[in-house]
Amino acid sequence: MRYDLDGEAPFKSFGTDAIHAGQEPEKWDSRSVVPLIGLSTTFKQESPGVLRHDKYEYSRGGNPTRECLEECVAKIENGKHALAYASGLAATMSMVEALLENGDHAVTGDDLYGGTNRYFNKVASKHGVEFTMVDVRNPDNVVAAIKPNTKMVWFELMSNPLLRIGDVKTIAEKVHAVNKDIVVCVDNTFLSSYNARPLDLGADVVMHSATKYMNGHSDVVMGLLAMKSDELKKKLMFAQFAIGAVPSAFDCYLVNRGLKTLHVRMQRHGENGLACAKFLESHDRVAGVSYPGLPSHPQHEVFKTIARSCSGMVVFYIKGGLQEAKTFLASLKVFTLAESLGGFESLAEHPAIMTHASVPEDQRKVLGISDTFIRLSVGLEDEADLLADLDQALKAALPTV
Ligand code: P1T
Repeated sequence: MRYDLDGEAPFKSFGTDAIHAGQEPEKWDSRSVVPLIGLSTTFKQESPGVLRHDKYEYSRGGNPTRECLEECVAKIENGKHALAYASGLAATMSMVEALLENGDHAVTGDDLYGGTNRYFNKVASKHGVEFTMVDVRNPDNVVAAIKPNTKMVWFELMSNPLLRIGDVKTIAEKVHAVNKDIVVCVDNTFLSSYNARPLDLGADVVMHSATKYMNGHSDVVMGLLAMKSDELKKKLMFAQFAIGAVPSAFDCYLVNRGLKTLHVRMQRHGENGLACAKFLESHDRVAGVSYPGLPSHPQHEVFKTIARSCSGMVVFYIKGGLQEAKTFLASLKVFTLAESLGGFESLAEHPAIMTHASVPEDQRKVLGISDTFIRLSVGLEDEADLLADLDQALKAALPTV
């Protein structure tokens, strides 16, 4: 399914860019078509402090393999710069370190990955940064929470785990109208660069846990930030170097390789995700389904204006209680019971016990992350096998309805 985003001009040549941007064989003496893995931690200088081509001094600050990846990400985000980190949370921490000081304030979405919630409210808050969490489905909630010392707005375009939509365009416009210096950062992990481009919608920074769709093969933990502003890049690059939470050259090589098939993978993730969501919606053992690509999603119309298609993330409530949810998860054969998402393989998990256990119980209750709430990351397997697996596991959990 592809939504019509003004003729899709913003995503023109996505596949070509993902394959070629930053990968010029002329970069290497060997004319290698595939970027080389530069393992050297240090680089010979022409004379003290003088670097050839003015780059590469020590690998924490920059590395040729990382540079290939960062250039490619900048291009597919339609940004100017991108920076890679040792994990999604390392990228998040670097944003906070670069932009916020003791006494500053940030407004965040109230539905966030459990680890992000924990980092903001249990770690960064210890250093004197204040966070206000709001329901970003209504952009006015974000504006109402802004204070004179607000420096950053952070939300997930498609939230983890509830799949709520943050209307980047409206939020960025309204926030910047109040104070153009507030940095609007959008975590686009659940959709990937292929499905939505927050920078084109007015966000200042887009963040990814590249551990998920961007790499797509469940074998690298990495974070990415992309931006258009030179000034922001300078601040973030300083923090990247000063903190040192950088990825290895080998991991950069792998994520760069993953990006080469991102457009192809995301199309199949979207088709399979939609098929599973529709199947669950019509299933008599299911109490409710949420998938922004379905017209039944309360924000489907706004979603279509900011994303060109949906991913493989589907959530639903199983009928019964905790035991039925556990039996369902234990009965799956094609889906694997595990945390994480966005890889080629289908995963299923129980957010209340697993990925979002660190969210305080009362907050989980308000949000609806209950005992019967299940999250699927629908992979690239054959649709019929995925639907049959869901069907048999639902019937194993609830033999009668
Ligand atoms: O795991 P890491 O690469 O550090 O990324 C953290 C992160 C940030 N943002 C979002 C939206 C995420 O989903 C994550 C990580 N999420 C999982 C591990 C998960 O299973 O939801």
